[in-house]
Amino acid sequence: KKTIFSGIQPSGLITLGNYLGALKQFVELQEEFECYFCIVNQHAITVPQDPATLRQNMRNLAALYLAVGLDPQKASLFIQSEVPAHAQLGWIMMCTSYVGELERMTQYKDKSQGRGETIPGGLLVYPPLMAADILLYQAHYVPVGEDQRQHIELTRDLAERFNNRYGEVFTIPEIRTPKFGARIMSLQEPTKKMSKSDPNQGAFISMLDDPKLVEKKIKRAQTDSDNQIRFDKENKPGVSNLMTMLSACTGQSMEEMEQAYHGKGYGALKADVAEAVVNLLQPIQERFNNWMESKKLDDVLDDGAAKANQRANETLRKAEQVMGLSR
Ligand code: AQP
Repeated sequence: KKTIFSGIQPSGLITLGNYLGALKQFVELQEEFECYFCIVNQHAITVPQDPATLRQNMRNLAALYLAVGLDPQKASLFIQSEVPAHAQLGWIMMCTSYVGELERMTQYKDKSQGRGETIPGGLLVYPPLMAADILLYQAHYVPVGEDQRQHIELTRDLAERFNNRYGEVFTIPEIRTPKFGARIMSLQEPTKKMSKSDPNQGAFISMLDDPKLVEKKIKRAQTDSDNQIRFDKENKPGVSNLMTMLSACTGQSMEEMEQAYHGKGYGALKADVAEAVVNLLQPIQERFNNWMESKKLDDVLDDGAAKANQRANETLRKAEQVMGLSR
């Protein structure tokens, strides 16, 4: 069986973007692959987090993994900091990387903007830690949204650099992005991606938003003034984003939608998007609430950490051995 690894940061409430870009694919992939899905809390602390909120977000994310349909019998679900090999191989990957290539990462540039002298060091070394996450499991594929493409490219470079230097230790992973929904945009600034840490609550839909709030946010989503429903990311980013969301929820193609909404206004499109999103979220939220009340949530995470530790330590030992770190 080929292996899959992916992770999500507990840096806020998971958004519809996280779901359509990443989580939704996880559920399909667990049937065919050996899967490791991680709650990457060490990535979350690359920017300051309130401890109580972080703990709550980790629990929410674990329950959401299960609520969207991940099956702990088929996939290992675990918390990054409970598998120390991530930080250990992370350090090795930091030593394999160059400051120049890390400074070129767009996520680093975006997140360090305006921080002057106080850019957290963790923001710069986020990608080598992410490389370690993936390489520890010898993952063949990494299902992520489009925003992570550059980090996956770097992961491949670091793995190749290491293998060339010390011998074939790591599998070179490939990115896997969905056809629709790989990049869901902000509802308020549709040229920017939807982000869970966006200070503007109206810019994203959280997986836990209630139906009224979903309707309100979609109604207020930015569009344009020509009132034509046409997929054109460049000139009509807001409308195209709504169409992408609808297509990711219902499977309709852009052509089908352009025909169906011919002569109709944005109000009709928005109402249908809201309905599709509410229908998607309702059963997930019900299962989420059940998991949050269940004592089994901790058992799932304990079990996941045990399986992940086993696999990760094998790879870490190999890497340390070829580098001369072990006795
Ligand atoms: N807008 C998006 N559209 C599609 N996919 C997305 N992803 C994130 N935003 C979108 C995908 O979700 C997975 C988890 O992301 P992450 O938690 O590791 O961090 P991120 O990419 O930085 O996501 P956020 O929501 O923007 O978090 P913050 O605000 O904390 O930085 C990844 O597979 C990502 O591609």
